Amino acid sequence: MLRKNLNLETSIFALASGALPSAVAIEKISGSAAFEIAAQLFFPHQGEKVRRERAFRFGELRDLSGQKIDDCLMLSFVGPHSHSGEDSIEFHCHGSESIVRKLEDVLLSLGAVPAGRGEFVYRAYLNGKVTASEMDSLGDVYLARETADLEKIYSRKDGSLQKKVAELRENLIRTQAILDTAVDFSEEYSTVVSQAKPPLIQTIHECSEIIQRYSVFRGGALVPRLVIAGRPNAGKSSLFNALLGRYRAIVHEEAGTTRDVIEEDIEVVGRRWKLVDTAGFRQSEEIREKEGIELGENFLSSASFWILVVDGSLGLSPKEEELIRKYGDKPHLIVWNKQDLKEWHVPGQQTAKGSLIASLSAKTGEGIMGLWNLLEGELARRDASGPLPTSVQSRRLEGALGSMKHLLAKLEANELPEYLAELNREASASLDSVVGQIGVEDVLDRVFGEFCIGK
Ligand SMILES: Nc1nc2c(ncn2[C@@H]2O[C@H](COP(=O)(O)OP(=O)(O)OP(=O)(O)O)[C@@H](O)[C@H]2O)c(=O)[nH]1
Ligand SMILES: [Mg+2]
Repeated sequence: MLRKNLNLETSIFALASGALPSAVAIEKISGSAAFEIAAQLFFPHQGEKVRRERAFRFGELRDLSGQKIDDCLMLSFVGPHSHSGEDSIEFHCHGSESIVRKLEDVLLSLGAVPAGRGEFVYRAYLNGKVTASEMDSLGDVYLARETADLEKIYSRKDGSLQKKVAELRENLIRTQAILDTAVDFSEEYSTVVSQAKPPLIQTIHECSEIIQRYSVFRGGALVPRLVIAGRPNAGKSSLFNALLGRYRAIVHEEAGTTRDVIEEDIEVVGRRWKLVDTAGFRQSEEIREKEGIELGENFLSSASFWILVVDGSLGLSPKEEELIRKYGDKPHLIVWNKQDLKEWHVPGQQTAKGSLIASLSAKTGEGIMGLWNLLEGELARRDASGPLPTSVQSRRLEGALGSMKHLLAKLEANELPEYLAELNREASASLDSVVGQIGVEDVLDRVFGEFCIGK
């Protein structure tokens, strides 16, 4: 909805809960006529009438002919003590499509109008309930799919982005000093100017990284793969099930049980990973089996982290040594499985240097916690660290990046130092703006374009 179409005199309504059918549907009404409207369709069971008061009441929803729509709970808020700052009502009814449609028909005929995206929040902003910057952050809260991202959003107030931007500003202060000096020493200016390049390139690089972090967050990064590989019968599927916490992949004493690739989501230190079980590596003549094995190897090449499962009662085979040689550069660890067996022997020197090893029994569960701890440590190190800017800050960073790239191009073209010094000042100013005040104009497109209807 466009801002110019907003009429703040009207009372608005929207379904604030998720897709129907659902256990409960929450219909929100906000505006000066909210109580008047509610009084015509909600009848508390205690026989009282709806009054303009902060309350919650159980009662019956009826259409204008007096026909029952549903039994429901009504929550009422008196402005300014409500989310939007206006008089507001919430009907919590059964999440049925027919109930919600009927209720909304009645609301329409009583003069309320359907809310647009973000309209409740915008009214809250106008009533001083939220700031523009809080609306910007709220948009990210809705986008967050991973716990780790949520933590980054909530820790934005800790000033880490401000600190990072201040560091980048320091770099530009250095380049400014270099360029200003070049202005004074016009004969050797090209040598002086070349000294400005490294700090500028460094700043460009770091600035791009922060922008990239936000775009990955918004776009939803590809979920990294944690691939379990090894020989047939080593216990890969048993480990897969143990890490997943449920019996998902078939486990059997017969080698060659897993023929296809099985993937499931797991969460490790707040990040989603795809846990992948593969067919055991072996020579095979059978076409279907061969395809399964090849597929497993393809997954291994695309893995962000992999686990080699070794049957600890048999030790490393040439095929496993080959896997370590081939994929050992990729982050991995070796699970020395079947610790419960008599024949099990401690992993020896034959395992590749530098590989982390976890001894365990996927069958009894012994050692699984130790593996979790190892994995958490290893995978957390791989999480993109650093502050997450808001959408507005990210847009401003893009502006600053543009100015810095322009400066670099002019620097490489040996433009006059006076001109370069001026461009550097502009780049500094645009970097300064990144952590500046966020105004409502900065976030309106986002609120009206991205927020859910009902928010
Ligand atoms: N004693 C013991 N047996 C295990 C252990 N882990 C797995 N097994 C057994 O080893 C056999 C093979 O286990 P799976 O998990 O199916 O092995 P896999 O590596 O997935 O085998 P494929 O899918 O055939 O490649 C089953 O009989 C399991 O019960 C363990 O820690 N101890
Ligand atoms: Mg298997």
